[in-house]
This record gives sequence, structure tokens and C-alpha cells, in this order.
Amino acid sequence: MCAAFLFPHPYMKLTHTHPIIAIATAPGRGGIGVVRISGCRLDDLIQALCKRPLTPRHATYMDFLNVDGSPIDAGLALYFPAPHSYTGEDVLELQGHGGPVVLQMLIERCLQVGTDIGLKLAEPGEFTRRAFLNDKLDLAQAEAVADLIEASTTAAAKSAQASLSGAFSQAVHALVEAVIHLRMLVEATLDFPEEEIDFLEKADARGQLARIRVQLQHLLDQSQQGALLRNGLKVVLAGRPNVGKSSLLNALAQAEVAIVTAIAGTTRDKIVETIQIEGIPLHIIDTAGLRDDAEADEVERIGIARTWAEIERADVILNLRDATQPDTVEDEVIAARLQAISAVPRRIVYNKVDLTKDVARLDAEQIYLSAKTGAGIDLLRKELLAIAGWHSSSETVYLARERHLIALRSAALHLADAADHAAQNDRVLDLFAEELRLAQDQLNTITGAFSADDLLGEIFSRFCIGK
Ligand SMILES: Nc1nc2c(ncn2[C@@H]2O[C@H](COP(=O)(O)OP(=O)(O)OP(=O)(O)O)[C@@H](O)[C@H]2O)c(=O)[nH]1
Ligand SMILES: [Mg+2]
Repeated sequence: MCAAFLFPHPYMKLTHTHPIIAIATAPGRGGIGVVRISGCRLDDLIQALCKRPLTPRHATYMDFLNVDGSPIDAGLALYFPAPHSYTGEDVLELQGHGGPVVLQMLIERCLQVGTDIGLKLAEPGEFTRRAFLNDKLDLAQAEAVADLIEASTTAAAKSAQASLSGAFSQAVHALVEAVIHLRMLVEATLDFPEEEIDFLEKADARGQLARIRVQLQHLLDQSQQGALLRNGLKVVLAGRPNVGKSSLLNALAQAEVAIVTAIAGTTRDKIVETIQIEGIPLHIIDTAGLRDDAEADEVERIGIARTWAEIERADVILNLRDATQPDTVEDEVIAARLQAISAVPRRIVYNKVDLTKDVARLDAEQIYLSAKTGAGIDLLRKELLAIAGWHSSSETVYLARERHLIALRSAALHLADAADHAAQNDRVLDLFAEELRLAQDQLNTITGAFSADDLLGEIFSRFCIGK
């Protein structure tokens, strides 16, 4: 039997596309601004702009010339002939001064010279898309380019870099290869049905599958940790007026973000502040205190409606109460409604322990603290990390995207089904083989070995222009 079908079809390669141009540096003013051009047949353009051929991969200081021979700007020109460039095509980079007007003039001049070769402005992410189509990067690495640019914490940047370097893709490939190896054994056996029953023992298929499942679980764990770094958690502070929600936000943010007064109903609109705990972004949302609409004025009523809307979108709810008083009927009503509308983790936080004989502590799912003195705030931070499922370690984590997690989880389910078939130990080899194939397909979507065009469109359209 031919094993070729076991391997993914190579994605259709890019041929004969028009050259593209964009400003590769961030919009605005800066010391240096880079215009990047990618395509083929760039010689005429280089000649018109630079009036000389460029030595590949050498920085040459020169004037960038206008149609009348006057300089538009002076800077460095760099030429990377295909295939040794970011996109795998011929790439020209003009590094001039980082002013929006001068860069725009340079772009216009290039578009004018490049009419014959069909030079066009690049779409968002088009350079990286070409790099992907020309096999310079796989899909997970291409996504890591955007994630590295977008990274908002050092930890997120490190883990995006790990994916960009190909470490995540290699881990996925290792799994794909192990699945392929097992599939080859199974497919070969399917051709000789009389050997089927023996097969599972002889080839240690169950052992192989078990090892693959452990490996996949490990990768899923590393990816889930990375997804936390990327997305963080939405933490909503909810409770009666005056229990100290805004004070707690300020304590967590270590800044006077929200107004705090002794007047019930101080906060009307939601206030969002993103804090970092061990590199995990936590979006803390302070809301209007919840009370009976009849007691609230019109503005506060709108605020209360927004609070409930935020609660529905929360990843974690901190239900605040006042430790100086026994729980009130309103506290109970709020707790019941929170439970009814949201299944996310919830903790009761008793605030103002500085006014009681209590000490700050974590007691089952209840946290006693003081937003005013800061006692217990560390306990709350740790508890938030625990709820998030973050186990800090020095191990690599991958800044996985939701689609990666979905693919990994789905592959894990197919492997679990394969294990079920194997456990039945009867003539179910073809079902076993089919589950392995489905698991492999899922893994392949991560690196883009199998990727629908619309998925590529979706991924690259979120990039910035010039990348
Ligand atoms: N002693 C003490 N007072 C606190 C503490 N936290 C908040 N307060 C006081 O309680 C009052 C209400 O605090 P806020 O933070 O505005 O309460 P809130 O829950 O945001 O109130 P609304 O915005 O009206 O819903 C203020 O006078 C705070 O100074 C605390 O831990 N200890
Ligand atoms: Mg408030």
C-alpha cells in the first residue's frame, strides 16, 4: 500500500502574484521609517529609485530619487533576492526617516515606477501570508509574528518568541509523526485481515497510543498556560453599594483609578483596569453597586443594568460583602442571582476586616481582606491565579490561540475514541484507524498543513499593514 495518503497535501504554492509595498514601521513619527516591497522583477524599480544595482544583503547608503532626479530622502537600501528573504520573494527595504509625509512620498514614487510590474499596496498581513505560502513559516509561526508584535507582557513576548522559533510547531510535528507511524502499522494490518486480532499486541499499538496521548496532554497544558498569558481573565467585582468594590480595584491596581466615597452609589459606569499578576493580564472590572432599582436614580439604574451585563461576560466573579455587618438579605439575593446567571468561578470577598476582629485569610471559597490596609490582597492575587489554572514554572509555554486549543482538544478526543476502540479488542481496526486519521487532521490545521482559504483570510486580516 502506498503511504503517500498519510501525509498532508502541500498547500498550493504562490506563483505569479503582483509585488506589494507598505510602510513596515509603526504609523506616526520616528527616527527611522521602513518601506518594504516584496515581489519579483524589482530591478527596474531599484534602478529608477537608487540609480544603481544593489549588492544582495548589503546596506547601502544613498538618496532615494524622485522622477526628476531630486532626492525624496536619503537612507539605507537593502535588497534580499528570493528565496532568502522574509517572504521568500525578492524584497527591497528602504530605510529612511520616520515621518509620515516623507514615507508617503516614497511610497507614491515606488507605485509610480512600479505600475508596469503591477505594484500594489499590501493588505494587512500580506507579507507574512506570502512567507507562509512560500514555506518560510508555518501557520502557527505566522500567528506568532502577530502575537509577538501584540505582546503586552514580557512573559507573553517570550512565549510568542518560542512559537515563532518553531518550538510549538515542532512539538505538533512530533505528535503528527507519532500518529502517522501508528497509522502506517494499522493500515498495513488492514490489508491482511487475518492478522488483525494479533496486531494490537504485536505492535504494542495500545502502548504507542497511550504515549501519544500523554504527549498531547502535555502540549495542551503548555498551550493552555500560554493562552492565559495571551488573553488573561475578566474579573468582575460585584456586590451591594459601599462594600468597597472601587477600593478593592484601587488596591489591586495600586493606583487611584476609581472614585471612592462613603456615599452609596458612587460608581455609576463600569471601570476597567488591567493589572498583571506573574505576567497574566487580569482585566478587573469595577461596577455600580447592586441594589433595588426603586432605591436608585436613573443614572444608577443604567449602571446596575451594565453591571449585570458585565457579570454575564465575566471569567471570574468576586462577590464583595462588608465584613463589619452580618450578610444582608440583599447579599443573599445577589448571590442567588449570580449563581443563576453565571457558571464561572465565584468567590465571596469579605472586605473591611480592619474594622473587625477578623484577620485576613482564605477560608474555603471565602476571602477576608481589607482594601484599605491591603491585608489579604496577596491572598486574593494568589487565589485569582489558582482560579485561572496558572501553575508558574520555568517550563516553556506557548502563546496558543483559541483555534490551537480547539484543534488540540479535538485531537485528544479522537485519540480517546481510538483508545476505546483498542480496548474493545475485536474487529474494530478500521474505526481505530479512522480516529487516528481525524486526530492527525486536527493537528495539521495548527501548522497549516491543512487549512481552508477562509481560515487564512481570517488569520492574516488581523495583522497590521506592513507585516
Ligand atoms: N475601613 C475600611 N473602609 C473601607 C474599606 N474599603 C472601602 N472602605 C470604605 O467604604 C466606603 C465605600 O467604598 P467604595 O470603594 O466606594 O465602595 P463601592 O463598593 O465601590 O461603592 P459603590 O460605588 O457606591 O457601589 C468608603 O468610605 C471607603 O473608604 C476597607 O477595607 N476598610
Ligand atoms: Mg464604587
